[in-house]
Amino acid sequence: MWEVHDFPVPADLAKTAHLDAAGYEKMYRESIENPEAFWAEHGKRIDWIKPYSKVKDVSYDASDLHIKWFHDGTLNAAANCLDRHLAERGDQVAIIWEGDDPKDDKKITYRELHRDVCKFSNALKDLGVKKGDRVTIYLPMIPEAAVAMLACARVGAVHSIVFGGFSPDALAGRIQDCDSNIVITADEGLRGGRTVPLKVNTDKALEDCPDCKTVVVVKRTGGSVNFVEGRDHWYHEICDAASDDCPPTEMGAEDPLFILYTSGSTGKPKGVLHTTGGYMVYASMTHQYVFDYRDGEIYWCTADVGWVTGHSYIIYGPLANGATTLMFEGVPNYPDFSRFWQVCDKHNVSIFYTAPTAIRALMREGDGPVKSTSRKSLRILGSVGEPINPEAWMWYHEVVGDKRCPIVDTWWQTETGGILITPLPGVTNLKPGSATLPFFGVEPIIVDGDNKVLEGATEGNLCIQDSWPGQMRTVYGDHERFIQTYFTTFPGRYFSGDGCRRDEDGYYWITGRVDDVINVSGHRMGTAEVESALVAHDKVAEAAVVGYPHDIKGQGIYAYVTLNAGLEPTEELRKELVTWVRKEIGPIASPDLIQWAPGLPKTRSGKIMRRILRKIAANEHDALGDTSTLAEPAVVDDLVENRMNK
Ligand code: 6R9
Repeated sequence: MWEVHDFPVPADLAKTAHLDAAGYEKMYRESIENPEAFWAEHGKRIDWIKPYSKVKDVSYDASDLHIKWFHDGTLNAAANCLDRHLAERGDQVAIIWEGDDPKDDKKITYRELHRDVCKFSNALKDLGVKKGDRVTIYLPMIPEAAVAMLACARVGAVHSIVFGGFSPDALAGRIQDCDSNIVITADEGLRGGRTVPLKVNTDKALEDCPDCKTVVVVKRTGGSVNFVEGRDHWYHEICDAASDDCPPTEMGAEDPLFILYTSGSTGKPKGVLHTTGGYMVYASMTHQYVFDYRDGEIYWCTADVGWVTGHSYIIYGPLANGATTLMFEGVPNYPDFSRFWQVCDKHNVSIFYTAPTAIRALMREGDGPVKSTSRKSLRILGSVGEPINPEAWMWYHEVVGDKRCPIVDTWWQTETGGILITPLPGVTNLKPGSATLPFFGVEPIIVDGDNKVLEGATEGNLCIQDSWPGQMRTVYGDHERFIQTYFTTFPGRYFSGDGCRRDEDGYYWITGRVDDVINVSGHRMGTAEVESALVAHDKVAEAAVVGYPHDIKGQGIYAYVTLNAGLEPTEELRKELVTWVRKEIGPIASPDLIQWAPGLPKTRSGKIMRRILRKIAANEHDALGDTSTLAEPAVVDDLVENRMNK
């Protein structure tokens, strides 16, 4: 529908930008040639209690793998997001909260947020929370989620946020993995007019977590909840009773700030650990440069705080920069498909950051719901979470942005803490579908399967050559897994798990995961997790899960299921298995398609040939490749014959 073409920086934008292309190149070169000097300078952008004298101490050598930045400095992340702004912008709005119901909203100034955080910090201390303790947060998108994160940071506790869409089992697994003995939740969440039973889920999860002895409950909907005497506490009651004077705890730069669980190709989700100093420097610097944030602007990232995008670009980056950050409780299609743009008009949003899956879903509804709004406040649009197809990029640019707003397609990961490959608005010429060029301090490397570096225009596995301050430091409780996952496939470099193409202009085009991770609506899912949920069902003998192309979600979940001997596949059982996976993991893991498989294609050593299953699911049977090494080549014919995705 749209003619896809490149977009050189328009002259008027170039005029107001802080850098030009040559300026970017110069600064980029300095950052790569002399990272110590570069980061020594840019580390100063945040407030340190004790300034650092050391900048970087990194080894990617598997026998002594460590990553440290600014490590003799001390600071407090919450003080950087709050206290440092009080003198100059105490009365400026820090958070605009927009509720699920368009009639519900709230503005919270930096002074108010500081007071709320101090009170809750004291309440947490009264409940026994100490520096280094892990605090699980299972909250909807309400200001108390920001308060809870910052209160943890203020007292030196390590927060672990679990997305509100996860099931009791998934919540329990995360509480156990990080040995957390306190959960902060709400009575219920509210999304798209429907309630989410967060307290009920928490109660269920805690049946399997005997060491978790404290629950704080935010009253969101007022729905009736079970209350366990001695264990459960109302958030408002403990905050009311607490003093609003709470000095920030002095933290080492390398003290943990948070854990965030994310899916990998094998095993259970990993607890990605981020520390304080480098993360804050990197989150704040990328937020400022990538979104060209200017004082007084309203900035809106539509992510949930349960994902890394919410951590870095709703809370820590924007608040460290003294920005006004909008927090949205709802969904793009409630009450109608115009909601995003109505919210932009209502709050004068200048910078809007969302995911391709949302753009594609809205695009399908036509231009009407967009055109009925003004959107004249919009200046910059952003995209994150998955590759954006050029058609969706064009629609975002032409229809949403009225051809006026540059789009920053930002590539990064939970592990990277902040954006690594991205255009800079007014600086980088844009190509729809490309994340363009690396951020300062980031050196992307494309390697082939043998770790041979591929130069020039090429395609292969995306690695990063050296460290950047926002990088994860370890997998919580399993440093060996950290080394195994990211530093052994291609020794000496960080391996992202993504495939990537570099074109003749040096632009990067992310092609998607090259491992067994699928990206469903921008959410990462390990196929192994869905498989283990399926085989936990007593009628399932074996299961293999792959991704397949899906118009809206980017990738859908395609499951091949072998039932126990003697069982007849039925429609009812199919539905039962979908419900089962939702219960085991959460709605985001629901299989879109389940195919009954009398057998799975395996090598003679018993390995499932996922390559073949991916091809069948994608309807590419002509490209099945060599199947002669299979133990039973005939199973492939049956699978092709009965595929679901016709
Ligand atoms: C921030 C976030 C990371 C994976 C990543 C990649 C995909 C993210 C992308 C993108 C193409 C982009 N991804 N941004 N692919 N273009 N702009 O999403 O973190 O949830 O850990 O997912 O998402 O495959 O490896 P996370």
